Amino acid sequence: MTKETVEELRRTSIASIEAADSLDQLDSIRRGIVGKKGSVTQLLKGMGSAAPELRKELGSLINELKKELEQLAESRREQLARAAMDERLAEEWIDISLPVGAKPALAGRGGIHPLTRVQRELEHIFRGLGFTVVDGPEVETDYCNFEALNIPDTHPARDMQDTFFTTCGHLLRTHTSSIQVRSLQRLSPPLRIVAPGRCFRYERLDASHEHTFYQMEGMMIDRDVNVGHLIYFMRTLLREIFGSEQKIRLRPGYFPFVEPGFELDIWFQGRWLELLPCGLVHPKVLEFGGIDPKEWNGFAFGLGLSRLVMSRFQIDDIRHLQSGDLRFARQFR
Ligand code: FA5
Repeated sequence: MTKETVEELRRTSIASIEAADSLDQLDSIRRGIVGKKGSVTQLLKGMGSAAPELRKELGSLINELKKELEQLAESRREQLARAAMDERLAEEWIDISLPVGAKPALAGRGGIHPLTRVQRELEHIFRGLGFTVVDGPEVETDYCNFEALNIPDTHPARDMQDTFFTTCGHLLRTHTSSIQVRSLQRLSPPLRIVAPGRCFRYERLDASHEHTFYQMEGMMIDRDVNVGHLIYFMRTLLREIFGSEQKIRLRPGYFPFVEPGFELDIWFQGRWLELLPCGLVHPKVLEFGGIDPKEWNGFAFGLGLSRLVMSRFQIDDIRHLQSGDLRFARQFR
């Protein structure tokens, strides 16, 4: 070993430290030079092969070299770390002008939407009265939405419920009565079902008419069901929901799928609000469902769920319900 050996190692080590272009790479280069098995450490260990008169001088040369290379590696590490930080800052930035502790708009406890709340309450009430909660598709067939409800293609009642049609002839259901048809097809009497769901109509919009709104269908099929049963269930439902007897009126109403048919209105903000059409299921509808109308009969109703929510919470415009306006929704937390 000579001074040249030490000088040669100095040159190659400096070159490789300066060439390192990442922190990881620098770390492994540093270990390869001054680590336990690094080249400088090996040189120190190999001092025995040097001429005895040179040993002292070479020893201090190698120690100095070790210090020098460690310092060089450290300053290269700082350089690389700064460059990495600059790169990160260019990619990610934070708006330090935002006030400390500002909460995002949606922070805080959530709540159940009033529509969902009333729907759940109704489901609970009807389960207690022996009804099953069922569901049906929002995209319906013409058959379930109209035909099997005794509303054939040419029937003027179709004009009252215009809706959105798909290109393959299906439609967005105009009422939950389509679930009556599906339930009659699937279940056998005696049966009691309620079916809450979203409905769609091509509608002139105002404070009580939406294009997308909720109804809840109800149907009971048994032997010897009469209008008295119907009125009993309707009254019970309203009393449970409002917590007291409500001012209502029953007047004749026409729907091709009930006979006789009624409109049940509720007194709301100084006027009658059409809320709960109902009637005894038309024998033709039972026949469409494969049920013998001589043996079975029943009642059905189509509660305007969105409107019930309006009167329950004194909401003056139905359009608030699906506006997505948090100032409205927060009032019901
Ligand atoms: C029907 O939809 C019948 N299927 C109801 C029915 C079922 C009758 C079973 C007999 C037996 P109607 O179109 O009236 O009927 O709607 C029923 C209720 O839904 C209305 O009383 C009203 O409360 C609500 N409703 C109807 N259209 C809208 C609308 N555009 N926006 C909000 N609520 C509506």
